[in-house]
Amino acid sequence: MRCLLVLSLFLYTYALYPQRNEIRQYDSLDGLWTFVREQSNTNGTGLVNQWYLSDLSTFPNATQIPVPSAYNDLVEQREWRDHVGWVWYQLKYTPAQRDQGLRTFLRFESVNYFAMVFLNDKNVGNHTGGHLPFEFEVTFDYTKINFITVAVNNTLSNSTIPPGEFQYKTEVYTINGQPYSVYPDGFFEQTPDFDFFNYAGILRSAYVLKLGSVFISDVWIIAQANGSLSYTITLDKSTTGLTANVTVSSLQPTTGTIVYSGTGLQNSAIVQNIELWYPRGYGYPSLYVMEAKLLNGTQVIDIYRETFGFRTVTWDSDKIYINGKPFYCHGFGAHEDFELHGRGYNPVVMIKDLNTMEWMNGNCYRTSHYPYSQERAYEADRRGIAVITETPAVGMRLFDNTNLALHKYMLTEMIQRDKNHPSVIAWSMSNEPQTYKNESKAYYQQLANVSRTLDSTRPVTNVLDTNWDDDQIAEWLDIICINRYYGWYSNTGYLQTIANSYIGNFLAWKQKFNKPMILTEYGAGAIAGLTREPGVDFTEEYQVEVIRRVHMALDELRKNGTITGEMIWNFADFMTSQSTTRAAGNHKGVLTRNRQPKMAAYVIKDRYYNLTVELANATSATSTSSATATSSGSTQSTITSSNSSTNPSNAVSARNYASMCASIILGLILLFAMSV
Ligand code: BDP
Repeated sequence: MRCLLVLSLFLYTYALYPQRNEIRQYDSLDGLWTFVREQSNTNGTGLVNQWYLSDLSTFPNATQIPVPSAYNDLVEQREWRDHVGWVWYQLKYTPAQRDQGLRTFLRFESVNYFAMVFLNDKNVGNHTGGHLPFEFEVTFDYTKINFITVAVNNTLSNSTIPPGEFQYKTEVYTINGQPYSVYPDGFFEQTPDFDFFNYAGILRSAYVLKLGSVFISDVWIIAQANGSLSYTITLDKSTTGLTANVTVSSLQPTTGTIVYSGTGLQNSAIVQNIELWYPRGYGYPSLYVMEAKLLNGTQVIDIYRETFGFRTVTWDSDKIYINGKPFYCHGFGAHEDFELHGRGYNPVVMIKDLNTMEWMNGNCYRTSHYPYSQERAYEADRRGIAVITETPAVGMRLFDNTNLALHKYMLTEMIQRDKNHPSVIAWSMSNEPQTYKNESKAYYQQLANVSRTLDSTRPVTNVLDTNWDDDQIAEWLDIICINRYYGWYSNTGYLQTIANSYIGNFLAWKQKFNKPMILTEYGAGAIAGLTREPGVDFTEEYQVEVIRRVHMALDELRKNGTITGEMIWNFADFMTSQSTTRAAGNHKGVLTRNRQPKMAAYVIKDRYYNLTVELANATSATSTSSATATSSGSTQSTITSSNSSTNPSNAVSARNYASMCASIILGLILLFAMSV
């Protein structure tokens, strides 16, 4: 048995999205990095032999791999694709002489799963978790080429989030008195507890940030529909005598009008005559930009500009409201997944995805099952697409203190990163945890508290596949999200049972918990081009038939106020690990993996068009808004009324909690253990 123990410091860093402006600079580290793959599941050969001290490009098995990208699908070898364990990335970086005197940071938007970052001979920091950014302060040697080395380990275990099974296998027969072994020496199976391929490597962009001796490390903006604005600017270190000049200008539609100016690192005001941020179909997604200028006397020592919107999310026992108007979300569960680069960030795919969501008249998506790139969140803000943002916790089954600490840390990192995005309308703590287990109750109560204390302006949800009569955590949720596959995983082929199954199930949840509910997953698999009349499972016809039956139920549940949203699973086909229930991936997409429509895409497009028109008309009938649907299905409305029921003073306690949490987590050293 090999055993690898790595100490991981939960280093909490405020993580403002990188920005270049009059003061701030960065170098992009995207491009080709030297890459060396260890044998699968070593005991850390590279660490033991201090590979970060070597020029990895001289290694016989060195190659080049692009950043950002998963490495798995870039080589025609099974061992590469299915690699479990350490891989090494290295980049030679020559810092510019003119940058001497600046403070420098290595920043990574996403490295899956565990990253150890080295600069020359020094381990500058480690990070646990695949889909959120981290940065470490570094000191470059300005007299030479510097080596940036990142060791990445993708091994999943009971104590990773998301978890996976790791199992050594042996089976030995005795034949003619001799041992006959079925499995080769050291054979193991790594099985993720989730249904998507565990793409690994440096998945999003990497940077060298160049900042001044004191800089803005965080800007937290709370802007509500009644015009209340409060902000807190955090500096990277406490420094006396500094102040900030803050202005807020409209971005759209009347570019550049200043609506607020003030001073101080913390302030609040009521801003008059604002235009609200609305999701598509409900109004215009008006955005503002806050410019924070950090001043030492009259000298400007840092500038950060953050985009945000004025909008309020509220909820009662039936519905979500945005700016006081009932919001029905019709959208998608999805994945960041594409041919070749896997889960690696690619702006081409991101833009195509968002355009195709709009083409199908969607107004929301869930970041199933991990936080998506921040570029996508900024785009969602701009387009008016509402988002339920989810942590990377999928398939949770072990509710112990180790997992709870890591889960809280990830939830905090996620809220910290995405708090200023008006498109984010709810935080999802996880997808389909085994919350029929009693021990999940206290675990999720604590998580929900973290979410609410950090951010009281957004509802907390969790996506459940439990039953109303055995679930232990629904009572902690503001919105109950449910995944169901009637007609697919149960009663396959019996279309006539689908509608009633959904209606009965949702009414039972409603009766017990009386909370707003969203169907966050339903659907059926279809191999594109496989057709048969009448449909059978995996044909395009069957997918359409299942979806239509679910829609009959959803119409009834929507009209009687039981649900406040629906999301088809899935936006597009995506890769999974191998199993007899998956044919080169999961085919529940209404689009193929390369984003071409199946028959089901047109059913969704029509449905979401009709919903857009119906909801816009209902909204305009009950308010002062007016909406018009275009023939392509998009709507534009002008909303003049506003409404808020959220107390902006909550913002203060949220910020206090954030800094308290930061110090607690800073002190937390957790064991990242892979008992393999
Ligand atoms: C749901 C999971 C999702 C799967 C889906 C499916 O949340 O990740 O891909 O089932 O089986 O339960 O297609």
